[in-house]
Amino acid sequence: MKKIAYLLTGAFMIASCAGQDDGKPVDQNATPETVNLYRNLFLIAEKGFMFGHEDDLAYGVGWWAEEGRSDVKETAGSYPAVYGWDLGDIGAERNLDSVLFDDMVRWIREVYERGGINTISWHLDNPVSGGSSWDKTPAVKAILPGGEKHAEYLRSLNLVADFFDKLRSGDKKIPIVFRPFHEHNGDWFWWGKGNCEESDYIELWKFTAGYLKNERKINHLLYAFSPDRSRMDLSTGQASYFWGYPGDEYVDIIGLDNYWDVGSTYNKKTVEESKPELVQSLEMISEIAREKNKPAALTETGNEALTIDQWYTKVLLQPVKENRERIRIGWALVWRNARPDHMYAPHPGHPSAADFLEFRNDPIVFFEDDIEGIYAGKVKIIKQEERPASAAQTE
Ligand code: BMA
Repeated sequence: MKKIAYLLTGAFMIASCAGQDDGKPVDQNATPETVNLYRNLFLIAEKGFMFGHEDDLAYGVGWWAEEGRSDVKETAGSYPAVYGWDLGDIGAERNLDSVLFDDMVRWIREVYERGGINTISWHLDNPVSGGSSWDKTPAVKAILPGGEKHAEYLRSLNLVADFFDKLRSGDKKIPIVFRPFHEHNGDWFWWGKGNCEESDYIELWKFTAGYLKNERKINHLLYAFSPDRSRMDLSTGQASYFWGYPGDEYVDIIGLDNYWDVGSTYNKKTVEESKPELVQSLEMISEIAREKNKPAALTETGNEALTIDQWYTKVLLQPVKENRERIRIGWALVWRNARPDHMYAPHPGHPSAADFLEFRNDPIVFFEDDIEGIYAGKVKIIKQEERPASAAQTE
């Protein structure tokens, strides 16, 4: 009897731990596809990481809004697994980078139906000054409940909710990784450190997530928190990550934007000198993610204009491979291919195209055609699947 009691207690403890911390999204009402995506992100990170690209389908170097095109696909043979989009200028016909919102809705649906993942950031204009996201006029306090610009913020947030609501495929809502108010530990956006109080930033995050989930019943989002590496002092350890962290019950993904360690021209160190810090930053988010039982991701990275030789294999991939026991990231997303001096993914004919192909062929790097069923029970990583010998023989 005693033994049974012990066993039962043990089983209960495991069950209650799992119940408390079972890898579910923070939104208790998340749709089944969103829950599946979330769970599969953990599995993916165990095996390697997915490659992502901002605005991949919208335009590339030398083309604009041509159906089916993608610089990534035309260079590597597959679309990326992850696609970044941005809702800056929501309510207008086009976003801040001139992408038609109607096109974006269609492309997001295409991505979902092919089994890719969509992540959305929001370069919201300054609600106080009417300037851009980069206008530092203090505004966070003013848009919180009770603030003089709250009604205006609600108008924008409702437009965002309307947009999310449109993202459907048949009767399914399309899961989205939402990454609002990103790089907030930097001072370049009005929601950044130095331009607002930390407590106000946190309240803005909580209000935004709460409004979307509870008032607007938007239950197909995973929330990604993404500070910027350039404003983290790694010598202070995990503390450097958490400025503005709204709490475990408001964040699904432990993100990081890191251009700093991978060739930023603002960084005086070379990429070789920065490698230990890139590794340290990725190990840190992996460790935080493990402790919190949430997936980590390199939510933005890249080398502007791809001037560094073999950037994909040597600067991004190699440090991850060499430290695989400690690095677990679901994906790495590079920024947009706007023009030759502001592009991050190769296109055919670019000097780094061959290196990109090598990156794409690595067993731990997943493009869209390497993964199957990310919104279903258990994702299949086709690239790493071993064919049973008997199956190989009968073919
Ligand atoms: C920045 C640049 C800008 C762009 C913004 C939002 O990094 O690419 O040109 O408007 O992101 O996409």
